[in-house]
Amino acid sequence: MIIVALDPPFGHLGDLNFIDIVEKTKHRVQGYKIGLSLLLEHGLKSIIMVKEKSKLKTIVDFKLADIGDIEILVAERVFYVGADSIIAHGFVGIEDALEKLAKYIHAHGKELILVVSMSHRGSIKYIDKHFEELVYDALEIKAHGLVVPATRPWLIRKAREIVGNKVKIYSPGVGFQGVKPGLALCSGADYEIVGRVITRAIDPSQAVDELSKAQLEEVIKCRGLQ
Ligand code: BMP
Repeated sequence: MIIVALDPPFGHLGDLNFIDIVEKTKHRVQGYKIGLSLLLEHGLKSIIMVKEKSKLKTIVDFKLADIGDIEILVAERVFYVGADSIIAHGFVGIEDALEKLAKYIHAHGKELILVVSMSHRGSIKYIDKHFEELVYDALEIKAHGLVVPATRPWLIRKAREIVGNKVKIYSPGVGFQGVKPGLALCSGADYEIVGRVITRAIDPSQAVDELSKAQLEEVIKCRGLQ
């Protein structure tokens, strides 16, 4: 279960190479995540192109952290061009912020994914101190998903314990940031977000194959299927 993070620069391909990467990986992954760097390089058309070429879940990740009214302005624009989901920070809180964004997103049949911890070490100092409260906030506003890092599997297990099957868990940190493919899935994540191991590979399609195989092997091992 892979979401590809399309962050430039890419591997050896040409200018519009993120589309080549989509073409080469779309049959084996569950969706794509588009961040600010891709949008600044190729504009809103990058969202349109990824959605049109892949027909898969297209997640826009600007890690919104603003008052609700302004977050909605961003959501409006990216949903208009075909995005399915948007990622926002949980730490801005519910009142006047996430409650407004969530209401807008639900009214438009789209998905809100909340960041409740991050994969880098700095997350421990502030964000992780409020991890459980952020997960409960996500439940309160009926978020579709959470970003919980693969680098801290115990947080994935905790989040899963709290949300049950109501909320999807997306885990970055696999590959380039050091976590073995499949470990986050074994801890309860639904998807592993993977960027550079795929986007900087000479052959992105082979990179995805290898990742899927490694995920499967790990999951078979941890679920005791062999
Ligand atoms: P990579 O596999 O190349 O390390 O990319 C990870 C992706 O996940 C990047 O797009 C990054 O913005 C994102 N991400 C992360 O690495 N850690 C987090 O805590 C949250 C993220 O969205």
